[in-house]
Amino acid sequence: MSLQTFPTNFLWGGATAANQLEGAYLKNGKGLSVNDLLVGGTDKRPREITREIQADKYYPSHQAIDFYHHYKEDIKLFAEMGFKIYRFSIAWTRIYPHGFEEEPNKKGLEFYDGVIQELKKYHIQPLITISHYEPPLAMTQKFNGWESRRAIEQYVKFAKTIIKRYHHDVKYWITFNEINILTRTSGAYLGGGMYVSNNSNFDNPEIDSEQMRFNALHHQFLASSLVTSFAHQYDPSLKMGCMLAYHTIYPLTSNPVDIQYAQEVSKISNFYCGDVQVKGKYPYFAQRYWQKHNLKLDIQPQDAKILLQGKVDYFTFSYYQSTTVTLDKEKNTLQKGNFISGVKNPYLKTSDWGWAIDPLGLRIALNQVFDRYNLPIMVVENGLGAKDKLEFTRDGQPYINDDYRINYLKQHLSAMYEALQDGVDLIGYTSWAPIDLVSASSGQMSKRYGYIYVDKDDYGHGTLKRYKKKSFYWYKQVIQNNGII
Ligand code: BGP
Repeated sequence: MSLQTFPTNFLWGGATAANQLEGAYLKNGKGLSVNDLLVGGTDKRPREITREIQADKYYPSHQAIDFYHHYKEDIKLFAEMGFKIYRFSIAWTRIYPHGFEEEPNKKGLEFYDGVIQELKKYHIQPLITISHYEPPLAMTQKFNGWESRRAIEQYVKFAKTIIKRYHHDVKYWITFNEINILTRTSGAYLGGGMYVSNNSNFDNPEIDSEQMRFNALHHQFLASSLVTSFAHQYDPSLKMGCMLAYHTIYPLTSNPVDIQYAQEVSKISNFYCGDVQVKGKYPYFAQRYWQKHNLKLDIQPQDAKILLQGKVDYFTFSYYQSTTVTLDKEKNTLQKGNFISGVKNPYLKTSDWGWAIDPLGLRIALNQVFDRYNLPIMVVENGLGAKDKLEFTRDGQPYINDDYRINYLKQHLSAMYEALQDGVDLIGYTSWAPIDLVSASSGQMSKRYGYIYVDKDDYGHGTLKRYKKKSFYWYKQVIQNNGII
């Protein structure tokens, strides 16, 4: 194959989230986030939510990979790969430990000053996710997180603090990670910081409250819009983006009922949020969905104007897999996925964690999004969660041969290249995650995504030493060539 070259100035990089890599969960005044109460699980045993920290349980976020104390070393490695951009999130509870404080925690801000300083040193552009699955626990205890309109004020205060402090160095912002997780049963706790009845399992559709989720989503839309319009006024050079977990949705059969069903799933899962954040109003199909599902949203008279004033400048999404659906109960064999389940697609292989591998689905997704919104796009998460093996040569040199990851990424980059040829305005790619970290869905370390291996297991043991994988050198080459061979 010849070189598939990407546009000049294409933003190559990687993406992480504070709760999955920083650790230091109480350091320098940090408060507890809902994520700090999530026990480690496996692909078969869902993570447990505890109401307080229990001494006999293992909470992966507490130490994670201790980026807090390793960030200089890690950023140096990102620089060695040639990163142009690094997407990371700011832990809300480092800045406002309970959410309600009037003044931010200086020490928390100083940590991110250090991170940004370090990135600048290597000319890596920061991309900040304001909220990535870690609302303050105190807000959950006081008013059940995003179920309450009161969350908006707290979020806006937090976002303004960091925008004012970092706008000179940070051009690209994302208001919420995978905001559409609230359209899915697993979203209530992680995305909304909400307890649904006495749930202790964060992904249990049986104890779901759709009413709660969609209302919380409305509050997040308002919060996102308020912050977006603030940022535009404060510094017109800032680019504010939305971020969704995008799943290309396929019908399993050509039966029109399946086609229509796939379209319905896609509307809510993929377009409901994007339409509000890009177009500034709810889509035409929202009303009927609310009625059918008996949802009564807390929409107040001023809300329409707020949504209209805070439209985003660019569109971002995570893409790991496609999802296939059918109404045919007989063919309904469940297939797991990134917070959404479907049925097995006979044409696709799956990852070790059962997620369908579908590079062409990414090209389709990019075309669907661009066709609908006509905005610049960044793919801000994509990667393969797999089990890696750290081995040593006879003379004691460490190596990790992750050809399967290279293969996965190569195919997805190739799909992006094709989308660019199709005419899609794709401006950047931050793969998930450049360094091994805690899995959001399972809490495992063994579900590894990185170009950099971190010596730590699922139970908290390990030296935390970093090793370069084979994919490290491969990605470095990709960035150097500005494309793939
Ligand atoms: C996305 C999240 C990330 C990340 C990724 C991989 O949904 O935004 O936080 O974790 O998925 O998922 P997992 O860690 O569950 O394998």
